[in-house]
Amino acid sequence: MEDDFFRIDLNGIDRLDLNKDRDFLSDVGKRFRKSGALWLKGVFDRDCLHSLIHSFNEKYVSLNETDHHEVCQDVGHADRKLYTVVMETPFDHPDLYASPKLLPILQTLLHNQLLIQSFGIVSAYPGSKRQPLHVDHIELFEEMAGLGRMLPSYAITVAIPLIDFNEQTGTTAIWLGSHMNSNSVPTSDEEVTFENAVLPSLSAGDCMLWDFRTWHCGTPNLTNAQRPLIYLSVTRTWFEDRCNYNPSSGRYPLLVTSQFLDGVDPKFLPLFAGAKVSEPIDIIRNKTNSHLPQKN
Ligand SMILES: O=C(O)CCC(=O)C(=O)O
Repeated sequence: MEDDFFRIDLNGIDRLDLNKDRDFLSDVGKRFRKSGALWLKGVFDRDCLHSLIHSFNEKYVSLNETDHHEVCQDVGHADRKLYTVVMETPFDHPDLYASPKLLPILQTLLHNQLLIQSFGIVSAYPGSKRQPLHVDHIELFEEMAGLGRMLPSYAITVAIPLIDFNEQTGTTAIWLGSHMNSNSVPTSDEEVTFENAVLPSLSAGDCMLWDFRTWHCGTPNLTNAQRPLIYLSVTRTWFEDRCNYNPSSGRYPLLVTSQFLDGVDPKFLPLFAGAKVSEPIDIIRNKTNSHLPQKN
């Protein structure tokens, strides 16, 4: 499959409309169904994304899984972390959850039944190694392997880089079409080569969508700086991601402050039906596990 098939340039378009742009959106849907991923160029305002880096560095980078397991987990070899980011200023920008270019695409791909499942940032530390090859969820029905690949999309990851990606920073390698047919995917993690993968050099302002069933992995970060990307997942309303999150252990996928919910345009509130109302991150940060009673 050619890279051009999964790359769509939205520069020069202000918004998409489910009715007026029906033909365009239907073509986008066909491409996503075939490739299991899309690289959308020119969706977000670059300056808006750059302005998030400072808050990310100040409030999240120093968190660790031991002290802040409810908002921080290792997704690599102790060198790549997934932070659940509390939706509050500056992570409350409506473009991040209801972009007039992206939302109609997600509505099309998920048949208009969608909610935000999770919101966070994955950051590859300076010098991080390749991430293990993976999909974002187990088979829905493990006893019927093969059924999963026949189903329409029920869960999509949206990766939104906060910096420009290149060969030095690394990117997310994707095996196009692998949500339906995994023949081109390396059969063991020890033998991963990128021969059959695409390595998109996303710019800040672009995003990449992939189906939860599509094989992918973050590539090494060869620079001296963090490589942060917003990791947003959008799913059918009936789906709950118990694979990556466990609310009974305190790890929720989507944390919002009550102030944030008060400010959301009522027409977008259904997107947050699965959210947990949380304290601001500053309060969470100051409560480490060392405050918990110690076992003798
Ligand atoms: O770091 C990346 O580029 C991708 C991260 C990822 O796929 C994950 O954490 O599931």
